[in-house]
Amino acid sequence: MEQYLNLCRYIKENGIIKSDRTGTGTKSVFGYQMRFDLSKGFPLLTTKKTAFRLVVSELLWFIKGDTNVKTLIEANNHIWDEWAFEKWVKSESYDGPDMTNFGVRAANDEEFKLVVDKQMEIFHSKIISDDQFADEFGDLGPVYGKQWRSWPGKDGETIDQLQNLIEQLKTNPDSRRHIITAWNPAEVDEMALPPCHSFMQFYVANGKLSCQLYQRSADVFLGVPFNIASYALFTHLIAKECNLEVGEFVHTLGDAHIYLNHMEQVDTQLNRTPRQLPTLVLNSQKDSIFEFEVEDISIEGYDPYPRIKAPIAV
Ligand code: DHF
Ligand code: TMP
Repeated sequence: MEQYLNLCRYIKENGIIKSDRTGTGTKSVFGYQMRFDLSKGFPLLTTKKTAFRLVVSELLWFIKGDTNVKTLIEANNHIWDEWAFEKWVKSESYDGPDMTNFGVRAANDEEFKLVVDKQMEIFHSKIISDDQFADEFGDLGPVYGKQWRSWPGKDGETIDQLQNLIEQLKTNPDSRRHIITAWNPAEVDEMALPPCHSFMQFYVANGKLSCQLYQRSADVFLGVPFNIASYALFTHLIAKECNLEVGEFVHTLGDAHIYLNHMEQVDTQLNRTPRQLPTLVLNSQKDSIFEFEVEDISIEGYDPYPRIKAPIAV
């Protein structure tokens, strides 16, 4: 994973300080590419403990076409909470303490963070116990799962991009049209967050499946380690279903940034020497990507340095 550390070093050395939507501030570069040979180990960061369990439940949530955080919260995965929570606290139904700009305020004010945590707890319990509340405030809008599995087409038809991709990989591997896009301009405004990992292409050569992702916006400390692991896993699952070996994951970044309040955490990582990559273990009884559950996917030989905490920009 020297590649990831090189990206961090590159941004530190060449990045431009830039303001951003969240009001946090970033150091950023535009356009960067990394390549991971998936046959040489599974690319899960070893320079900080990265929660693979969360990568798995998020990816299966996309694959199932789900867009409601209720499923993630039930799986004890909280990586999308803030973007559903934001919808609730901005709505008429919310009558708790003022949550304007809760993300930036919580990152800078310990006391206020406790107030947010309390409201977040209330949000969780409502999502779990009240179906109507979950339908209304748990849904992130037409995000990844919806676009991957039921992109709205002509005359009310929907397009299952993932099913089509698999079919084409099996019957027409040489095609140069193995694409899934989550960037739907007609629906971007309805999404809690417009897709960051927005466009992917697959490629078959010498019996190996490769994947390239275009990520328009990349939070290098928090998001990118998840994104690398998620697309590596996705490539493995599709390869298994299509009877192919795994090739490369090519990760192309648009605005690649380190948030200014993640700089120390990045330095901690840069002082660590990467360890051997773990190995992915998939349940050999299952072939179809649509049948996989969390317990069918695990990682072996993962020996990371300890976790490094950082606030997320909302
Ligand atoms: N917004 C921003 N500003 N950056 C992101 O990376 C991001 N990612 C999203 C949604 N919005 C985002 C979805 N993916 C975490 C990782 C990935 C992710 C969202 C959150 C995260 O907080 N990871 C922490 C804690 C994980 C845990 O709960 O244990 C980490 O240390 O990796
Ligand atoms: P933006 O919509 O203003 O670009 O903000 C999105 C932020 O979330 C940005 O910092 C990139 C980050 N992000 C990732 O890095 N990976 C992800 O998978 C997601 C969903 C977001």
